Amino acid sequence: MPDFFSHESKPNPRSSALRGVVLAGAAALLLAAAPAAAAPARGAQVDTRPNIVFIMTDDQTADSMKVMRNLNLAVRQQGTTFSQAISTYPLCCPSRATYLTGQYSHNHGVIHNAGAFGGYVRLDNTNTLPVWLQQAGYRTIHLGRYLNGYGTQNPDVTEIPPGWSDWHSTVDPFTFNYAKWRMNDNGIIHDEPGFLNPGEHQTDYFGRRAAELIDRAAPKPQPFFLSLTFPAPHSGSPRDNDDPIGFLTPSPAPRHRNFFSRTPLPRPPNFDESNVYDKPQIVADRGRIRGAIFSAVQENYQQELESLLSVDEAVGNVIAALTRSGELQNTLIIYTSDNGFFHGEHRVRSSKILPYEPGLRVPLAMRGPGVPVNKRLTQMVGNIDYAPTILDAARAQPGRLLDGRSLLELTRDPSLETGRELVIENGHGVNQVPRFRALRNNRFLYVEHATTGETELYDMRKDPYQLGNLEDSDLYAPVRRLLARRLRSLKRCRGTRCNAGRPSVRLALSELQPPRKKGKRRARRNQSCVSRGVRLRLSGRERRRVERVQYSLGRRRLGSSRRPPFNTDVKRSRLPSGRELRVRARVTTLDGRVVTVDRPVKTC
Ligand SMILES: [Ca+2]
Ligand SMILES: [Ca+2]
Ligand SMILES: [Ca+2]
Repeated sequence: MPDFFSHESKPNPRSSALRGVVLAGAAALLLAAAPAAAAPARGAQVDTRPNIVFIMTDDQTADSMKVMRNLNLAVRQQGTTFSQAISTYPLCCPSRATYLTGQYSHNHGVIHNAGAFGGYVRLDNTNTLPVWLQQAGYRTIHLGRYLNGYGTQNPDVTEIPPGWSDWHSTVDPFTFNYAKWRMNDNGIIHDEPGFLNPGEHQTDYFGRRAAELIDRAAPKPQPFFLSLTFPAPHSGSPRDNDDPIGFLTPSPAPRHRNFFSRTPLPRPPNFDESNVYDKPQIVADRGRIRGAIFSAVQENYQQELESLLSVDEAVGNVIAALTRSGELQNTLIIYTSDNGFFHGEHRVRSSKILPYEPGLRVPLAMRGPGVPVNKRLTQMVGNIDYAPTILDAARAQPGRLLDGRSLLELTRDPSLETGRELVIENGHGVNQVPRFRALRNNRFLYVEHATTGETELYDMRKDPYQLGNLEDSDLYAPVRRLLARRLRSLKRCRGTRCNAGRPSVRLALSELQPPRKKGKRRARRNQSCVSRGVRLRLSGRERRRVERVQYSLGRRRLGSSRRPPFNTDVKRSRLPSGRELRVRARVTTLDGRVVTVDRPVKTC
């Protein structure tokens, strides 16, 4: 593995100029007042916006990040990991179109990898993230795979989608061949590996070229956006000696082969699920994971981990290049995958699509300016959030209504909860999984299968492995009705309406009154600030759906309540004097939503 920490950090003109430069007054004011406004005028001052490196793997599980040393040291320990990151459509092309638009599949319209409703040509490539970033003054670089069908659906293989300053893409149908693939390099088609690097593994090629592209872009005054999208660890050619018969696996770099051949396949409680009577037909019809099938699933698992070692070395190359150019501290790095993957959970041998956790969960780690170091955030976030995050960091404007929200909201305010619910979709049905729609929140997964009318409900607080479908439970009937109603409204949501599930509650605050003296009623005076203790209480339309409220002031806990009206009295001595304070209530509803509501309070 490259020792990227040994590279000396040279000061970069753009980063070091940050400290010295004084923005022209008007421009500085404009920037401060409207951070989301268009790009600052260039020329007059140095552009201090961060570079952005977005790294996306293919079919990688969140858990597999554990084998990636560089990623763990240089991104996760130096940044924030989102432990509940969800792919809202767990399939390559729809998920990647979501990354490029900040929209659900039902809004960007790419609902399959191929066919009339899927693939490269289905996306309106004139209105995507790189177009918006380029308009905002970023140099935009693509390296890796693009949308499925790029190279086969477009009659002109030299075609380059709009928005990219620098284009280096694999060309289908050669993308998933780790030993021999075709590239479109700014319109020039050629086969790799070339004669200068005979036998180079595809992932190594991307790692090498990523560093070259950063070396070239970093010295320029213009900030850059690098979208680095690995086909690994997706299955692909060539076949290896240890490949199981009739089973697709990736092809790790020769030096990493069998590195994990003694690593056993994890067998969580839902592995080879024994009782599937509660499950829909699409799961109940599946055979057990035994004998040769078990060995094949395990071999695939091991080869995926092995192929991630090359990805991790490529991450090391990226960090090293950013370090040598002095740009590391002013670069936002985001690492994720397009979807998760099954390895025998719920009897699914080797696939994605289904709305259970192994398919939905993706790795998500981020480092960069303002991102907390060595932090883990548990809020549920989704692939619809990547574009809003990147635009937020770049202070650029989208050309579409965004369904997601910026992850920087959470890195700026790590205890914020937005009452989030995500829709999980699979278009008209894909890969033998008929059409379903699901709603997932912090606690529940609710699924409706359109063709069979089957439904599923899991309480992940009690059943994290989704073993017991609660669709017939009387106890959960009210929750099921609420989730079904919100799924109906959210499954076609657009823009901010996608946040409509936010619980309608408010935080009320009143000053505690002293004991009344005989014959004399004491009036409240000086109502602009509180001079006594306060009573915190919840109000709002959905108060009756609340399960628990925890009150806090900054990091200090002020109390909690599980009984309506969720009162908590706070003594005056616990509130600092003469300050504008912000009291926060963390509200958990019975149907699994979590939201924080704030209330300013001024102490006298
Ligand atoms: Ca994928
Ligand atoms: Ca293989
Ligand atoms: Ca092996």
